[in-house]
Amino acid sequence: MAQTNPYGPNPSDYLSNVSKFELIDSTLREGEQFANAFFTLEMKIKIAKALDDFGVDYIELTSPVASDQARAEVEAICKLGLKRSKILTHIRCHMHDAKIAVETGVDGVNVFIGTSSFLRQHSHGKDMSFITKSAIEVIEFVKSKGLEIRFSTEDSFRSDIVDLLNIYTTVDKIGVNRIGIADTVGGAHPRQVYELIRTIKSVVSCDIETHFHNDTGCAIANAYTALEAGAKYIDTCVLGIGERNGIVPLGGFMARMIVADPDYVKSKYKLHKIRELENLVADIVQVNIPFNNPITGFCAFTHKAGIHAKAILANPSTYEILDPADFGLSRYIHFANRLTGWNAIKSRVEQLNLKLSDDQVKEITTKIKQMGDVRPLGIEDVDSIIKNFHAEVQEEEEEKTDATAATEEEPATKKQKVSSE
Ligand code: HCA
Ligand code: CU
Repeated sequence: MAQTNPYGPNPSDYLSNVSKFELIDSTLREGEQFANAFFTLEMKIKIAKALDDFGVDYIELTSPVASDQARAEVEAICKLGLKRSKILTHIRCHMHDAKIAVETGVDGVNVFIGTSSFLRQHSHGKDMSFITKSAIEVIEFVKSKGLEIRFSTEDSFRSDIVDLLNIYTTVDKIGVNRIGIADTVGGAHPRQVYELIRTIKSVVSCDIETHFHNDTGCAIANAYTALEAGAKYIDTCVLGIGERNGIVPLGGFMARMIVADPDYVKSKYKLHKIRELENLVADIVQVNIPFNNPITGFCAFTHKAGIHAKAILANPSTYEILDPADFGLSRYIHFANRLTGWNAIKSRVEQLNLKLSDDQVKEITTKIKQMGDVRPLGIEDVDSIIKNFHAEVQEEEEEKTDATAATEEEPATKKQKVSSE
């Protein structure tokens, strides 16, 4: 019987899009709001090309209204003629912004407006009837230009549910392509996400896009739950860069999704490009890839304890849910420490092309563990212990062979003498 995937989509989520989600990468919009980001056009082009090559479905760009240079960048990226990714720009829900956006050459426009009382009172100061009126005007205008249009409420989770249902049903009726649900402050948790999206999904027929900030570490989990509840589009950024500590990281989200549906994810995205893409963005915004980053963190595929190493050497699935080979990476057995075991050391002995018996490897392992109790070990330390031990063993063997040869020589000489007689 074929084994079912314990991490696969739950069949009771009948609206689930876990196996048909799409990515809207916002590294060149939300990511530009990251504290360290300063993107030149040349950098933006490099990032856009790399995202397209990786296979993201959409690339979202900073509003052309932000500055003259921002507008020139949107126009230049639209002219690149990317193979796969469609280009969106992200604007306020204003006719002024919409008129400029549709002239830039984008495939679609992502419109947003704050609907929580916090933002209505302290940010733009508009009430729901004004918001609804502007939304209708902007959506109809963008649609009339033949472009895709998404309407999103900023700070959705702190907005009044009645206001949300009203505005979303209104924009759905006039033919918006997607509605966006945004956890602007990163406070939402998966159960809330599931409930809100299921509720909204039950009153609209258009697709749902989501945008999750990571202030409380729930961004990836929220994105996954959103798909289970029926959302289809997930906003991501390379390394999760964005306002404050950012949003759903593209790489981490791929790790989540490949576990849920390996065939879909592998057929759609060039996973072996993740490392290059992350390095490119990390260099540009001058950060290091965190040690615990999914997939590319330096120890993401490093196994240390002897018990783990033994099992991994026998079958990597024992302690790995992700196969490093899917991302063009390799696993690593950390053998230079006191938690090591003789299987890990045996594997190192083989890598060094040396031959020792299991008993001998066990003997070396004891020495390594003893030294590991005293101080941190490097690979060099362990390799020296192994090589010295091997040299000693060889010397002993040579001595033994010499001794045997010497004892064997006598009868042979005699025999020779006999035969020569
Ligand atoms: C912001 C806006 C936004 C918009 C999200 C969206 C957010 O910078 O505050 O368009 O859906 O997080 O609400 O990024
Ligand atoms: Cu945001």
